[in-house]
Amino acid sequence: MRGIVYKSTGSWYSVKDDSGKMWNARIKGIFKLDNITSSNPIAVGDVVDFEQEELKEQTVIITKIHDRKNYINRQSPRVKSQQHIIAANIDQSLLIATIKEPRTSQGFIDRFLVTCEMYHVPAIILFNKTDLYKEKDMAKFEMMKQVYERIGYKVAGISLKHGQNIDDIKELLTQKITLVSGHSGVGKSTFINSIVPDATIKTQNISGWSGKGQHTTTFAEMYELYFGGKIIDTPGMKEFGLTGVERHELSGYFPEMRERINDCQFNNCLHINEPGCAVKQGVIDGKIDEERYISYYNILESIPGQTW
Ligand SMILES: Nc1nc2c(ncn2[C@@H]2O[C@H](COP(=O)(O)OP(=O)(O)O)[C@@H](O)[C@H]2O)c(=O)[nH]1
Ligand SMILES: [Mg+2]
Ligand SMILES: [Zn+2]
Repeated sequence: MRGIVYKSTGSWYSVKDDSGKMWNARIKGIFKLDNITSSNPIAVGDVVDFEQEELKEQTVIITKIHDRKNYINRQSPRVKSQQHIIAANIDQSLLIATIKEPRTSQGFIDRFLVTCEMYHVPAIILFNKTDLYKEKDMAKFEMMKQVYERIGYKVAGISLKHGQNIDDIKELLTQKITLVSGHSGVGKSTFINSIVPDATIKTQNISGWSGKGQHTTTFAEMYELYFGGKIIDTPGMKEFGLTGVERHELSGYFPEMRERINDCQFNNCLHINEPGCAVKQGVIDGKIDEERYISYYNILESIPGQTW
């Protein structure tokens, strides 16, 4: 039998077969995957073959993992040298951000986008809670929308509270597998509850919001959308690690830099203080957003590398 993994709790998996029946599955033995060492061999979104363990039992054994189209991982929280696969076979990645309550920093958005670029996954940014935006928040939102749309990302303002723009978003999600992420408190659970039938994911009480993440669970879970498509929730997951990025590769994950790096005088240009740098010229000319360049610089600084 064949199915898709909807949930993983470490040693047990929920697998839905082609007829829609959900099975409790586990693995036997060790799976060797690609060339990565991961702390979890099977992730949400994986397509697997399985067989019934024993006829009388309701549990099944996963016998094969189909090749992944892609996967998103992060550094394992427990073993630093290992990767933890968050989800596999996703079509797009959606970030829920907010201008206020809480404010999502541009640095956080840019790290998210770099991760999407690394995995070749299209990204959508939604700014939620537009009902709370005052004039200056609205101006900030419009500015961000312009910055990110100009470099090829889909951006929209929504209010889950008032249902503003939700129909457009549903259209973007239809028939796709979408990974949802964002800071705690931005409205992820509210969002999923509004598009998944029978979802009863707990939302946070705004008065209890402390500015810190409150969830500790880190198990991703997939849900079926009532209008077709699937969504993967990543509760408690703050950020996907930018693991495996080389300093020289980083600018290739900024689309507006990527299109200029061939014009830099040096082919190993890091776009910091090299002469004849087309990226820095782009910033001076206003073609590259300064905040984006600052994000680039900050991420570059965070990548351990040769110093000269
Ligand atoms: N004003 C306003 N509050 C919202 C909106 N969407 C969600 N919230 C509130 O924000 C808080 C956090 O939402 P939640 O879905 O738990 O966020 P999560 O931590 O990302 O899952 C809850 O109190 C929600 O009711 C919105 O569009 N406008
Ligand atoms: Mg939540
Ligand atoms: Zn350069």
